Amino acid sequence: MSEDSRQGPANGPSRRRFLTSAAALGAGSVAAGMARAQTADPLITEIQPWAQAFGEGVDATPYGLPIDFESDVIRRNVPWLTADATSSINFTPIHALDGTITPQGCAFERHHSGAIELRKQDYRLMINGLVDQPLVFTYEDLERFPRENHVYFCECAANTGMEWAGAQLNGAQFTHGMIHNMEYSGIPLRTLLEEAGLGAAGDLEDKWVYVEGADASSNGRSIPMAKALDDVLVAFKANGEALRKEHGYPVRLVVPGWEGNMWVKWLRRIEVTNQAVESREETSKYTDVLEDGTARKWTWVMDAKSVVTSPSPQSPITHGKGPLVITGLAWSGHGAITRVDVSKDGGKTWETARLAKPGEKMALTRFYLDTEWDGEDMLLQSRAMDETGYVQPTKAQLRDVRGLNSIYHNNCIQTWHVKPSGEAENVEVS
Ligand SMILES: Nc1nc2c(c(=O)[nH]1)N[C@H]1C(S)=C(S)[C@@H](COP(=O)(O)O)O[C@H]1N2
Ligand SMILES: [Mo]
Repeated sequence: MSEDSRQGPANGPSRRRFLTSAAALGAGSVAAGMARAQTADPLITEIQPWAQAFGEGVDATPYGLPIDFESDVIRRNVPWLTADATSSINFTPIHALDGTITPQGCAFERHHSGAIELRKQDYRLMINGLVDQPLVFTYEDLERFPRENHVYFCECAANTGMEWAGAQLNGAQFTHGMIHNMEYSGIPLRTLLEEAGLGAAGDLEDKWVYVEGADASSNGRSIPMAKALDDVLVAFKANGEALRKEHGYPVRLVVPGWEGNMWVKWLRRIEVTNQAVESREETSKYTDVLEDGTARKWTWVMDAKSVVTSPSPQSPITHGKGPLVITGLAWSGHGAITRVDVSKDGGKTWETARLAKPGEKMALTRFYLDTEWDGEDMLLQSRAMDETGYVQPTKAQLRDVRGLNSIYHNNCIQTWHVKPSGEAENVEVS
């Protein structure tokens, strides 16, 4: 392939810049050395064992897992965060993933009473309350309604919650890993509510639905009718396959852009009500105590946020100075991400990053800054903007408004101190 034919319109400018800069760095550069043919390299000159024998047959792995060499790309929990593992949380290894889709196998889990095993034949979904005709659906019934596919992020309201008081957890997985992004196949909740009939509910503007799960915690939440009729999905597939047990098999609620707690797993009942239930999960939990002691509630939408996933504490720079790919994720519960800026000096100056694809509504957006590293310290930050014009705040700006009592809804700008060694650390800049 000629150099020219490799330069598609999408990667033309940055590819050219890479070639120029790699050449300019000369013989000593790691990146240039890597690209040049190494005649003494046995991996090039000798026939390797894997080319001298057969590999595994197609019958060896009926359902595949990642290759052993990737065995560190796993969910991790922080044992001291919660009293036990059943009412707990683990974190997506976002520092090691690329693109935007989170494989179910490493997508964070949050349970209030553990992940239950519920067979499709034992599954029932009840719609009751202010409906014309209360209904109970089997799994098979649900499969007969017209369905849609959508990619959405799910972020726990507590994501980044440990960072209010100061830099705390050393890794993007732990500071920002209570998030996943999947393609869901499901039925608009609107369709099922219309099947039950909303005539009995009268004026829909002040109505709610109360949704609960089949697990012991039930995780009940109230959702305003306007949202329920808008884009909420009753989903049974994620990334093409059945939901995993831990994500709510066989059916979960998908509430685009809104806090993960409302995404009820093992969904068993939807009640149309004329007021919010004010359940545990929307009063003593998932509310934010402000500086004056009063609490914010009904903080459903996840505001725009971003994080550099690499380099980061668990993904240090392992090559020398020269070409460096800085990458991360951005998202907004209010719609699409329109721009992400990256700073290398703790927010003094900013460069606009390249979005891998135009931002999609309420879905993760991957950004890249293809840059040159001078081998010096960096205070790496990213700052997201969404289609409403909202700009991700600094930690100081957020604390001014919210004080220090909060756990949930911390969407502030994150800082990684990247050292000349390439190692990175979670820090706070004032
Ligand atoms: N039934 C039920 N649904 C639930 C929960 C639960 O404990 N039980 N946890 C909620 C919380 S707090 C979050 S953040 C999301 C997490 O979804 P995940 O485990 O698929 O990541 O599920 C929500 N739905
Ligand atoms: Mo959550």
